[in-house]
Amino acid sequence: MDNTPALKKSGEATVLPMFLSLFIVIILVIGVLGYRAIGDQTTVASASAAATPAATPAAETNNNAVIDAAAMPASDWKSRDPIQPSAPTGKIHTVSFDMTEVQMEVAPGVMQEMWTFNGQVPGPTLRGSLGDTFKVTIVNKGKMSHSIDFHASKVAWSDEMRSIAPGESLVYTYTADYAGVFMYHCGTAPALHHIGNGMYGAVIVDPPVLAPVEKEFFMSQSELYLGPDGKPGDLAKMMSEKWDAVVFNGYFNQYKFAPIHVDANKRYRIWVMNEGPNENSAFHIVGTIFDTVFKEGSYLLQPDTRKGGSQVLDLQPAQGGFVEFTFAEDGLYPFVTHKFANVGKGALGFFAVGKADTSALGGH
Ligand SMILES: [Cu+2]
Repeated sequence: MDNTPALKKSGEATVLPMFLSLFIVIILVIGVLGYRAIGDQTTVASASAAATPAATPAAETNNNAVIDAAAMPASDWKSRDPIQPSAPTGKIHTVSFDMTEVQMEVAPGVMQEMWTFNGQVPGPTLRGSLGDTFKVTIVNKGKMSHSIDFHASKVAWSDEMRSIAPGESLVYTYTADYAGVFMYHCGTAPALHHIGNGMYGAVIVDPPVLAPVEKEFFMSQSELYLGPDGKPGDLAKMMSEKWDAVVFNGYFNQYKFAPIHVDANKRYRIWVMNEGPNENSAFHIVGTIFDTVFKEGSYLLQPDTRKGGSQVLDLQPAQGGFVEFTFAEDGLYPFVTHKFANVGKGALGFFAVGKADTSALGGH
């Protein structure tokens, strides 16, 4: 404090800018060191500041929400039901999607304005059989233009996939002529922002042959690019692939907080959809081996006398498939994307098999 007047006297015009530059350098160094120290536990807002120091003032990026990897959801928090029901009966599936922008919790205590189909992230999973007709009405109840692009359909981008303004609606009809699990998403420009901020989902078109299983599940993988609390995700971070989290079914460590209960020696199927928008998925369950793998419309592996086993379903953004497996004994079985940098960023869930003790997971 005492030498402040002396510094001013020695030349305000040159010393002050010098101190300002030094201050900016210190902030950047703290940002870089902080990011490295935290490692793969969580990503901090300073990551984007460090990546683009010249273009983005630190004051703006520092407003971005930050995930506390040690935080727990509130006692009234509910996980998204991971169970995937069978295809509904009937050959025509008539559904309506309200397109809305809503406040949603994406990690314990972290609220974001998510852009949604029917207020859900991911949007509702549709399911049918080959030859079925899907008649989907989209209603824009938001404050910006939106659209929908069903990868399960063959229609003109300039027709069914066109953007509609707030208050408008559109009917998008298609026949399910190909089997698989297909992405749908908003394609309104910038599509990266609309997908990265929650406007995605999946359509399952059952292949003609599906083995009987005890239960089916649906698991999407996607990234989160946090904006300030209560605001939409950060487009600049999406463009530079600086995700804060990688999540299953829209929520950080969702099925660690709410493990999925199953039984040993029964057969299960998980449909997996990589919604991206940017990152790949290496879906793996610790402690079991897939004896059936279906990816992008085709069986890669089915049980036979050659006894082939698979450890990972690899999916690039917008690719989908399913795996089938059993658990050999009671206990906890983590599921992850085996790109392990993302496991500490929220891509972690658990199967609790039989009498498994889930108390160590700390969830509900
Ligand atoms: Cu949109």
